[in-house]
Amino acid sequence: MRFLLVLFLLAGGASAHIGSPDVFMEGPAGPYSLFVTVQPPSVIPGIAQIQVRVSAPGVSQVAATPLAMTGPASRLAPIADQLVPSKDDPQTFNGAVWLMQTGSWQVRIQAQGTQGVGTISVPIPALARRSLAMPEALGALLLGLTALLVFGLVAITGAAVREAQLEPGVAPDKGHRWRGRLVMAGVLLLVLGMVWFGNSWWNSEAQDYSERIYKPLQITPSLTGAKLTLHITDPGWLPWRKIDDFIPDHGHLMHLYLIREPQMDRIFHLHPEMTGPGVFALDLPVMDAGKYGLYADVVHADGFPETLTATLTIPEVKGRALEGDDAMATAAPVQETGTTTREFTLPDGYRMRFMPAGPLVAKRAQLFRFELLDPQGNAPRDMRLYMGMTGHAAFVKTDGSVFAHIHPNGSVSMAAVMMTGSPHDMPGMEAGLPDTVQFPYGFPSAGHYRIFVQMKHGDTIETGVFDAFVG
Ligand SMILES: [Cu+2]
Repeated sequence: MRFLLVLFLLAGGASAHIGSPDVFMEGPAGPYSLFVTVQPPSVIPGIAQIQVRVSAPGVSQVAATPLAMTGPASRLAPIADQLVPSKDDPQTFNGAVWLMQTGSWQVRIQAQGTQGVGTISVPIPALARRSLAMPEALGALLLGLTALLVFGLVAITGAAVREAQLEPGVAPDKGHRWRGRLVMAGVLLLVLGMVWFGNSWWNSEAQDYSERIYKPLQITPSLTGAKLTLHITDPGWLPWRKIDDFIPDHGHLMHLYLIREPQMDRIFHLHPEMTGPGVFALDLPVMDAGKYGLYADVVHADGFPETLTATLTIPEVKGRALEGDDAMATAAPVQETGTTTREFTLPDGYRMRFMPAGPLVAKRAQLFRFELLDPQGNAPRDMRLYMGMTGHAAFVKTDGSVFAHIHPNGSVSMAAVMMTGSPHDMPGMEAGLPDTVQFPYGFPSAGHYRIFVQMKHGDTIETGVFDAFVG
């Protein structure tokens, strides 16, 4: 009677990250600067919770509209839902919108105030993430109640056939008793048949649900000499998902992080090229031996982002030198000391500083600020954009359950932001770039994290490594 084990279908967002479903985005909506947090729904169709923080007073109304990212539905906007200003903080607005289907979505935020109207669109990948089993005690209770019902029905029909037509006090004769037994056997068979039918119906529903639960594309890495090949396969999810429809996200079809486990003391950020449908390849640079966790970020043609993961044991590689957008860092093994490191010294004498705005806490949208200083302690004058942005960060939980690749505009993929037509953080001018970068993000859970931050000055890509303890 497995049908009693009720499955709750849960859904979530942001597959472009591992274990970090909430979506964070900071950016301009016309004249206003907004920090948007979206908690994707627990079921599809389901309700996404939205919080919008406006950086300055003057905004009186904020509304949110969910829209498909591509296709005909992307042009049919439903009526916007008004967000409600928070009682504690009039610059914070809260609300919710419905996401009706699995796939690539955007939530359009419209802010209205003293300087007119501005909009910004937040890409949201809507997907079912997992199913939960019913608690065992509840299952046992329902199983017991079902048995009681079956027994009761059989006993009642038996008694009715045996005794209903007799005067009170008259004992049933042999014929009545036999007819009662026959009917009880028949009813028992009938009821067991119904239970069996219910069980198969339930299992087929559960099967349907489980097929809609998100399964990321899989990668199988293989190494020949210094050449790394990644084969992508589809474990089956949505029939229309492809393994070769990727679009460039900040200049590359794939962003591959390799992090040595479990010390997290080596990190590489590399960019394999697609050499065939679903096949990526890359010549590895000089690498120390070890077991590496692979995190490959890709974005599909409809703006749907995915992070594909694998692990690979790599012998010492006497490969090429780093070039182009390649970057790596060497750090001390991760320390789970319950403290947060504030400064990281880079190989060329530069230093990177971590300047959190407050205590690090789980499930709160925060701005994570980092600063780069030259060996004399001054702001470098030759700051550059690294792959179109002032910085890139990876937030990785030391137990491997969280990996989030974050940019100054948030956790959203740049390729998806560009599809929404929203203004995006890609200034054409590099002169006078700041030596600081800030990332909007929220830790999904408490624990120890390592944060890898990349900024560029001159031709040097610097990778700072910080340990963060989240309470
Ligand atoms: Cu990046």
